[in-house]
Amino acid sequence: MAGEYRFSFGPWNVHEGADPFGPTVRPSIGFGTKLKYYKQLGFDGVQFHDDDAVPDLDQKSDLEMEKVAGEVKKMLDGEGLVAEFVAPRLWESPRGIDGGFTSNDPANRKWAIQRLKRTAMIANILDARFLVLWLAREGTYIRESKNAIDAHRYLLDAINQVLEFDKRIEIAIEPKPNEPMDHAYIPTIGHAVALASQAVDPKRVGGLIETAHAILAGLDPSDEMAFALSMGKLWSVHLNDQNGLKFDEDKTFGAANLRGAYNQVRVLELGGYPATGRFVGLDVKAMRTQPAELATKHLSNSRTIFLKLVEKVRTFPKDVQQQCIANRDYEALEMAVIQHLLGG
Ligand code: GLO
Ligand code: MG
Repeated sequence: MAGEYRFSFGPWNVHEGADPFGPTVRPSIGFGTKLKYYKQLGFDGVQFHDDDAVPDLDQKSDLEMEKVAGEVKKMLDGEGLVAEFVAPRLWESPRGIDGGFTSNDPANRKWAIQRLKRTAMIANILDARFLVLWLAREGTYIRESKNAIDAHRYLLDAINQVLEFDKRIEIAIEPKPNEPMDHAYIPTIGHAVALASQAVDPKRVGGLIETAHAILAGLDPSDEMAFALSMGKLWSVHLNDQNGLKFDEDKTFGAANLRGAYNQVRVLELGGYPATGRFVGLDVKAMRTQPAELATKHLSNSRTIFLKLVEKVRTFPKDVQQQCIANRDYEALEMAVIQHLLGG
């Protein structure tokens, strides 16, 4: 069963534990060492930010960038790993302070589009099929600071430009309603799919759904995934968990809401996700309290919980479900689900 699903995470998911109120609590681990963790933890796919692959990207020429990316590809091959996607990390640059694509400064907008094209170049070298746009600072702290109508047109323009620049590359938009901004553009998969439909090549624009982001938008992650699956647009997931409306917690998958996690797995099963060959990404973070030598458990635990839930979905008694539905006895169906999750 584990063989049917392929799992991925990003190097940022093994981290030093800094938060807005305190410094790091664990030592940094080099990229090469992190790559060694993947197979040990049961993962085959590496998710990249552009500057995870090529540090100090803005200071490098195209030639230098291609050289470094080529070395990273060799490292991946050496470990038997594949690159799932590359995401432009605009939000850490001074030029991205007020968003890149939607900045009020045309020079910053130009930089962001250029960087997106370079991300596509890196993706080609790493043999990653798509880019991910998490639109971190593409939004506002106060509404009056931007023209939101123009901002959405700028986003479409950036997407179109990279689609024209690279006729092979695909783009998955990762919606999130807030954080770091008060309000982020493209807060849900519905917005992402609508934007995709307006692109010059709509079939090359899809989505990546993160559990926590859907919850922060007040939506059910499994229904968001179902919507994307129904449109053929679920190109990756960032499974994790979120305990209500607070900061983006990136908790271990299933740790806050096991029933919600079960329903996400159920939808992936109903949608035939494993047959698509797409990865199950786990965008989870270790708690800050976790000692350094134990700070990868959130990844292996999330994967284990996912696989246990696949088993639960597959063994749920279908006859009971049909009978309950036929009788419109959803109380009985609810009890059957809970009993099944409780193991008896
Ligand atoms: C943050 C996002 C972030 C992205 C990653 C890939 O809230 O979930 O982790 O998934 O940067 O673009
Ligand atoms: Mg994410």
